[in-house]
Amino acid sequence: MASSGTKTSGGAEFVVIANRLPVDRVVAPDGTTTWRTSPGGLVTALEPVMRRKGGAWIGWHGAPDEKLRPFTHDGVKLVPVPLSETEVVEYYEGFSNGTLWPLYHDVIAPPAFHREWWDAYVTVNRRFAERAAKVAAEDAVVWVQDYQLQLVPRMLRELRPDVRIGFFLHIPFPPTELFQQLPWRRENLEGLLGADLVGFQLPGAAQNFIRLVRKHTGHKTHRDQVFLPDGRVVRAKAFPISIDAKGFEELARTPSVVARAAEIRESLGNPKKLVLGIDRLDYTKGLRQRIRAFGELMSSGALHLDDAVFLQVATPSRERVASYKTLRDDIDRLVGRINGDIGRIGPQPITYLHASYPREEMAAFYLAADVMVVTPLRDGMNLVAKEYIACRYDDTGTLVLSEFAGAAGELKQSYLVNPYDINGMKQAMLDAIRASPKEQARRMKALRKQVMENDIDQWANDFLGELEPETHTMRVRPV
Ligand code: GDG
Repeated sequence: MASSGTKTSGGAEFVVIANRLPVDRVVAPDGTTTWRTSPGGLVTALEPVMRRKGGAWIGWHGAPDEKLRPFTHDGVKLVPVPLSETEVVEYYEGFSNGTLWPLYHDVIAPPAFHREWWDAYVTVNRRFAERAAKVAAEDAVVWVQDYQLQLVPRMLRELRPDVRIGFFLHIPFPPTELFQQLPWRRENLEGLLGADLVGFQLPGAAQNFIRLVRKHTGHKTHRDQVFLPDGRVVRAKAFPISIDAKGFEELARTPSVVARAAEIRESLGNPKKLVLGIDRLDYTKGLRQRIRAFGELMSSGALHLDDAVFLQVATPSRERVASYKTLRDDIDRLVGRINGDIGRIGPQPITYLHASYPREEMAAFYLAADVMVVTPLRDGMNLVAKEYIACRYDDTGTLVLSEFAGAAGELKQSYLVNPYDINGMKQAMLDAIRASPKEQARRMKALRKQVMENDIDQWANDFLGELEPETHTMRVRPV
């Protein structure tokens, strides 16, 4: 039963809280604005339950210094949370992407600790929690998403003890030695412990969390459970996220996408093998190492330009953060040097695109590629690897995958590599390029079974079923 007066009656029974709303603003030439649902598995998976339960999605709408009223889009109530320009700099670019992101990704880049960034993080988290406390119906289920909002569960619990709170972390949860660097480590852990269920991509992350809770909060733990002084029991478990696998396969079977895939190959000189990388331009994704490995294969003569070409798509990301600017310059230079050294007139060894594309074009890239290279230095899961597999309905194609991507736990028939080992990566790329059709099919069949049977609906059902075991009324779609 609710004990606070902050909530409104007739509120939403199911509430998602994420840093961003699942929509992008589209401005027509005459200046009128509309909203378009941003593509993404999470939105697709949660839309049916949102509609059925009268759900609401709370998030920032993407423009600083702008206040918007709640509105309904495609049958889902959207509740915009305003952020000032300073908050975008301190909470989003600062604490979220300059402190937590590198800290949680093995400190590949050094995390920066600034007290004013932390203060902004607390302020913004409180704003999200207060908005949720107003929007949620009595006994509602609230699902908080990701590292930008780790304090929300506890803040919301204090305002609304009646609601059931789930939290899911999309990125890795670091080993104890690294997490301990965070000056606000206890507050961070206590923030998460406001939830009833804390979900991670991998079992190891859940174990890291439990270990840290034991060490820094003094709460008792047993296996995946934390026992709080108020009698609540919090569980920490792994829920490996997935994709709308059927949706991707359908897209890849569309005649226009099939035709576009052939066109892409044609534009690249119809290579014997097309090797593909698609990532957000992020230092965690291992682009440098991967491009170096491919460049060395070419310059050493192990691969010839007639054997294979490499297409790297790097989607612009966090462009105002300094380490991302440096990364972009580094990759520009590296690609330029390799192409300059070993290219010739015509298609280049490496075609590098710094742009984002519609979903159809993504599917065409996946369909066009013989070898997909996904070699992050650290990655919570990596959906690109799963999307590639979902598109390969004829069981062709090979996947080179980093051991340090969460997806490696499930995609065991890929060519697994340590992305820091350039020679190992070169060998795996060669093996993947040279795999016989029989070997490709053997591996791809197994990979497809895994991805098609464990899709995003299954993931959402698992999480919500675990959060609400008594009722199971939150089922997304029958599985
Ligand atoms: C975080 C975690 C975890 C990329 N470029 C374009 C485009 N994309 C889409 C891909 C894929 C998604 O973005 C990227 O997802 P990833 O999983 O690869 O990586 P992160 O963005 O780092 O995501 C990650 C994920 O959260 C989910 O929990 O797996 O570990 O870091 O879906 O297709 N989509 C379109 N155009 C592009 O240019 N339309």
